[in-house]
Amino acid sequence: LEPKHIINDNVYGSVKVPSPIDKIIDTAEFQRLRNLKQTGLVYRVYPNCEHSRFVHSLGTFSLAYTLVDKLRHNQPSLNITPADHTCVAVAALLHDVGHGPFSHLFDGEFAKRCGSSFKHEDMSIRIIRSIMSKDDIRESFKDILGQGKDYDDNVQFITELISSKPFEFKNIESFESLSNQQKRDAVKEEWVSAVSGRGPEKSFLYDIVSNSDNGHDVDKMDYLLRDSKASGVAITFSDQSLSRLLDHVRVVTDPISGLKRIGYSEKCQKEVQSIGDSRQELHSKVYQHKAVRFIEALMVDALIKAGPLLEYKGSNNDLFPLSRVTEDVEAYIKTSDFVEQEILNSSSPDRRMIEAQQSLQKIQRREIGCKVGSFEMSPKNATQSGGIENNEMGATEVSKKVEERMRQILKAIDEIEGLGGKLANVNFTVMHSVLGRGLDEKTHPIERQLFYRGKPKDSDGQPMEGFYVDEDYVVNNCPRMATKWEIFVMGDRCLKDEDNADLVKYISKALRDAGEAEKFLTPRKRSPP
Ligand code: DTP
Repeated sequence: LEPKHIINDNVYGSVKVPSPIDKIIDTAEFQRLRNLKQTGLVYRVYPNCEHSRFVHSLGTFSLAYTLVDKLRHNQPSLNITPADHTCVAVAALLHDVGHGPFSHLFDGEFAKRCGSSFKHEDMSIRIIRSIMSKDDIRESFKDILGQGKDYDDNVQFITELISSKPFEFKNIESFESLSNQQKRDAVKEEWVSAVSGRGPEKSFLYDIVSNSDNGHDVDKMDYLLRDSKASGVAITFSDQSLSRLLDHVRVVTDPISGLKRIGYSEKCQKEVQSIGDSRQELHSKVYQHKAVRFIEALMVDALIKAGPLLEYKGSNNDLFPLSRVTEDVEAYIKTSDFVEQEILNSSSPDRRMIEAQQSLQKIQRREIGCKVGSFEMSPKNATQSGGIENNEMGATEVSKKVEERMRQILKAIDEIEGLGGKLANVNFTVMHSVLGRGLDEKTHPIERQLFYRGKPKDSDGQPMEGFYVDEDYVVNNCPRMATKWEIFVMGDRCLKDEDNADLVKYISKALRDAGEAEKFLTPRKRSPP
């Protein structure tokens, strides 16, 4: 398709938008993404992180479009149709259209406090259905996506491309005991019952936008580059890594399931590895920066307090408060990061609104706590039985235990040193961050990525057989746990004052001692001096 618009982009230089994709960009639902910051409240610490979900969505679209273009050109035997290409591009463009105010904060802490299990991916699917059912959109896409049932089937395919439903074929009954052919037949059968958008011969299309096998998708490639550039925090995954991957991407056959999947040349193993590693780096330094976490807690407080007083008009003119706005798409798309200004500018005399305003003023005046100390640990070392089985719960449990123990230790020191309650009553909280590489806690995403050897070729029109990195690669290049936990103590800002240096020393010691008690002690592996 010829580009209709060429949009300047600070990561790729330009994003070329062909017609009729521009029609989707010009909908109210998509334009709303301009008012959602990609990284929520991170910009309060990294001021250039003001980029929006709008630019990330355009970037993700551009990468998806380019990647499919390369496959069509390099492997014509895959029979990728214009409809396939368009569906992947539309899914990339719209994958985040369901995000709420401050992105992850809304379906994270805010949803948790409201007792809701809301996921932005589900809302994206509802909004995609709503956009794609508009008469003018149907009309614009009819030459590519067809009409009637054909069109509806393609929309179904678009939604399947972003729902991260994993195809866990190894869960097929007695999978391991089946012969190779039986395995492949069982996988095909399972595929047809799991998805209806495209058959198993097009399975590789499902890896591009939201890859539930290994997380190496264009969504992540775009946000890593974009967020690293905006924050100024360098990561291993770079522009060069991206262009190398795009030059060496091919569809290969999975040796176990027989499915066609996205694979890369074995020359690109380091580039692929850097995707998961960089995700962890950005979570550690940027997304879960301590001050950001503190600011987020104040924002959640404000949203919870003001939520019942903020109402959005939905379908049938019904009004939905913020906590229930996810029930109605029309009401939902009226929410954005502007909610902060809605609260600050409200003239409601209601006590809840006034308290919400006070929380937001604390953010403005930077009346936020400070980090007093921290330690990192591997979930493998957690004495909590739930540790490895459930990452978030394991880390929550550890931080709770550390806090209790620290209080006991500080109280004891206070008595011994005769500090008259100064230390026993010091104000602090123990928090945690789960820093993962994008899959579960034990698996480095590269273990799930397919590669090919040598010069790419289509033998008899069939993709080459792919392979997974061997055990040696994993042992030599990947940490035993793909995830680590950071446990940290946040205290009042006054703890930074020189007068309080002694208190901080005691708190750090209490943290160290309490931390050790929550870890299985493993022999230290430092090299001898
Ligand atoms: P992943 O697969 O890496 O978990 P995702 O949730 O599928 O990513 P999203 O686009 O929804 O993809 O989220 C990633 C983006 O959101 C990225 O720009 C970083 C940002 N982000 C993630 N967590 C946080 C957070 N806690 N605070 C601020 N920004 C965040």
